[in-house]
Amino acid sequence: MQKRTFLKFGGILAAGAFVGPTTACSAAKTSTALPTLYSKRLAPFELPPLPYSTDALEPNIDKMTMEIHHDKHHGAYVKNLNEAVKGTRFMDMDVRDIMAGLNATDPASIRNNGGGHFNHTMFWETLSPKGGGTPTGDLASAINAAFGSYDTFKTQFSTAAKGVFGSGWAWLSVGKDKKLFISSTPNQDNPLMANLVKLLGTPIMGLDVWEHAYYLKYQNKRADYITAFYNVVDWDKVNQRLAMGMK
Ligand code: MN3
Repeated sequence: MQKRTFLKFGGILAAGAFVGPTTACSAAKTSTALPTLYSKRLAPFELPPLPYSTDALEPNIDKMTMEIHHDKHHGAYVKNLNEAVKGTRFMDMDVRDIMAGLNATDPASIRNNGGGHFNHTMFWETLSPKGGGTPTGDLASAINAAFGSYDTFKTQFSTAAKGVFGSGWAWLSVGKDKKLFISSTPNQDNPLMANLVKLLGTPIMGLDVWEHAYYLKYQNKRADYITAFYNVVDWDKVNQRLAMGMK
């Protein structure tokens, strides 16, 4: 059942790719219509441009961190993923299906760089200089239903983010029961990795707690970075993902 949910979700996004604006040179492969959870459906993958300037999230996330994090870290995941999928069964799969299809015996380079590409693409789109405030609409209702209140959700999400030992991510996802849940994963794993993670779901928000995401500004104070994150979350974008994840 879980796998079917993912395929359905992937299909919705894929359909969007063909009705959105296209470029002359790569019409069938470019996805721009929906909140893109990836920049391109099939390899070769591309580094999606940031949807705002690198200093737009100041003072919450600093310019230099954004430059290095996006251009160098995410850039390397994309480059390495393109190398890693060559000649494998993942060559003709979009990154979402790669996540769902990965097994523990598959090359770690696909798991790490594929996760890195998916997770960061989602992360950049979750952030916005116009972000902050509190969730509204269906997202507010879903958070209240799952956690009791926004404040309780925020506390639990922050605790999950603080509790990641070493490098990893905190997630808000839609579970197979269509209820929201919070989880964390090590490294570049995410809740789409059906054969690799315990808590499986469709992520609608992720918070990167690798040191490269905050160390230049916050050093060892991860908790301060987590606090600042809420000032730049684009809840409308999370709401849009919720709508897709609930289908
Ligand atoms: Mn990162």
